[in-house]
Amino acid sequence: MSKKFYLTTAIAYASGKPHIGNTYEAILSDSIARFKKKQGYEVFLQTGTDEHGQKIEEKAKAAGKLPKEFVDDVAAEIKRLWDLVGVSYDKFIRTTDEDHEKQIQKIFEKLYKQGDIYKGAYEGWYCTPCESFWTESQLVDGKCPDCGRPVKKAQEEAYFFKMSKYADRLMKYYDEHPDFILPVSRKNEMVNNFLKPGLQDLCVSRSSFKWGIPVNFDPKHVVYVWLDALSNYITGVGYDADGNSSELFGKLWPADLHVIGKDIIRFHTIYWPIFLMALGLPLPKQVYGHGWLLQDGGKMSKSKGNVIYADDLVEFFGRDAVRYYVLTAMPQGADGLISWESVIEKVNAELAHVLGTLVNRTVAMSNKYFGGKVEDKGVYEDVDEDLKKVAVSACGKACKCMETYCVADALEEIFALFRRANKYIDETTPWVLAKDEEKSARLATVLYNLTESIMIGLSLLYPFMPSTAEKGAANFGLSLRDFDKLGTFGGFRETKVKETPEILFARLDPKAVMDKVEAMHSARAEVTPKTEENKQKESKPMIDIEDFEKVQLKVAKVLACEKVEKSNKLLKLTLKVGEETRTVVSGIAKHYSPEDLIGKKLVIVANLKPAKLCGIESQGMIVCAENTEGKIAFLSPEKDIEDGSEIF
Ligand code: ME8
Repeated sequence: MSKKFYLTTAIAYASGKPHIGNTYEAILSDSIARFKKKQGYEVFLQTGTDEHGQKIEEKAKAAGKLPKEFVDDVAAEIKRLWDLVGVSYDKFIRTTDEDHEKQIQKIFEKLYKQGDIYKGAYEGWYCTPCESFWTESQLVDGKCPDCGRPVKKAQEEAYFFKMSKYADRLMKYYDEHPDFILPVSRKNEMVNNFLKPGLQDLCVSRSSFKWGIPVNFDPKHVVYVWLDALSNYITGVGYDADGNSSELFGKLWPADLHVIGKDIIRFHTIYWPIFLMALGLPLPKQVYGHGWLLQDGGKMSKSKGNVIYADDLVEFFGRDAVRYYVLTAMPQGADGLISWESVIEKVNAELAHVLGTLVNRTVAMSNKYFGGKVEDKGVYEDVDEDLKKVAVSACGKACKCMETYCVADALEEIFALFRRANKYIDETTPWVLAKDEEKSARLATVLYNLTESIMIGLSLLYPFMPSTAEKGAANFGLSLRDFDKLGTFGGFRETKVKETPEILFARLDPKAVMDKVEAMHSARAEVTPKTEENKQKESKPMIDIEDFEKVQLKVAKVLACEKVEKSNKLLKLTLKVGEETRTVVSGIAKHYSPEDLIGKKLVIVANLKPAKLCGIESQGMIVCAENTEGKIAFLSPEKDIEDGSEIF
């Protein structure tokens, strides 16, 4: 019997159309699922939408819809996008599904009855007209931050979960399962920042808004959205809190892998395991927190019409090019960048130049020299050995990378094989062999070796770029293989290639594509009104002074500045910040040339975690103002002051 592999994506907030960053996670999970299938696992992939909570309630109101109508539309949009990028999910769960809602109520009640959830109260400031609770620090001049009216001290009932009860057991689980959190560096973050300082009891109900699953025995409360959302991983496959879980659940749980973004690791590696312990269920085997895909050259913003969405990318480049781009854009756990320009560049340099050309040339030569027939005539030369070695070791190498979900590295191994095959064409010069009748058998062997190497590469490529792999194989009249058949060379006897092969990737004209992209952006910017309401929609929630104090702003002097070669949006700045010299990469090249900046003093966020942009480590961020038209201005101290000075 084959081994099962149950993996999940985070369930996306049904608060709006997901951008390419959210879509990345679905593509990543799909690639892992398809890879595991090819390795012989019986795979179950679950994805879905997270549809409750105050934010969604507010979004629905702003859109003039009932919450359910609103989430129905967004969930349909998310499903459409997942289908468009080829996510082969086995289950798409929505947290408004009736059976999920029923189970959440049962789970809540079970935890309450066994004493893990208790009813308590928290104290705060209450605004009667707004029916809202505020903490001391949220108040503005001691008044309601929403309406400005006076507030009164009040207590609100709420349910709390006894987190601390399970902290030791969780720590033990971490110790006994060193691979539970990937990348491993995230584990220390969880232990040092959350477990060691001690876990607070968690408030698991809300009564300040309605859009949630009501607590069945106390319906003025709704269940905290994270308890509701996290439980999707068990309810979606048939968990029943009364002990009547489905056969599927018995087979699939515990999950083998939760694929999530780095921002929600805490929820998945602290809250979720603790909820499961309380339910008496085994814990998931692994949680993989991937990095974020960010837009090169500044934030995506709806009012500028420049948000990158998967459907636009697919329309311009095709599904598999988009999959390839996002999967190779970020090394394991780290952030990556996306821009229209960089997609074009990658399509041309890697997909068209390396893969497209290889397949096209090989098929064309078989047609030209042998009427399309490919067979091994057994005339070998030393030069064949290295190609064969690279081909038969590719699967092992890709599998090794995929053990820790280093998808970009796995793809690099596959493309190394395609590159090696291209080099083999240059080494064996089939067009020279073709001139000599006596070399015909050798020429046939060369084309066989090429075809076999490409077929091994395409079979490995399938999980990441399914249609390309299938189209490529069809060009050779062959079928893709399972991975256990990729360790030997000589997987077919003979075949006939297509007379007119399908071009996998053709070179794009960067200027022509960018003109079309610009036209699309301006058309969208025109139809998006820049109204006051729009601006408000982008405003952020209130923060405490402590939140603000976490940000360290400093004055910096620009010592040197240059354009980043591979990007038309990035500048690389060398900054003097007191005693320190730092490199900062900033997406302002369209607004400033290096000469505008050299010698100037500006403001940086000095304690931002370093991030790699176009291969350069950026150690901070330049603070800029931006208006609704996208005009940008950096901030400077009003009078001269030493670099390194703190801003508060
Ligand atoms: O967090 N690049 O939903 P969500 C890569 N509903 N990944 C990104 C990203 C980016 N730019 N932006 C977001 C939620 N993500 C919750 C999850 S699970 C029980 C509940 C990732 O729609 C993000 O990290 O905000 C998360 O894993 C997923 O997209 C959905 O994010």
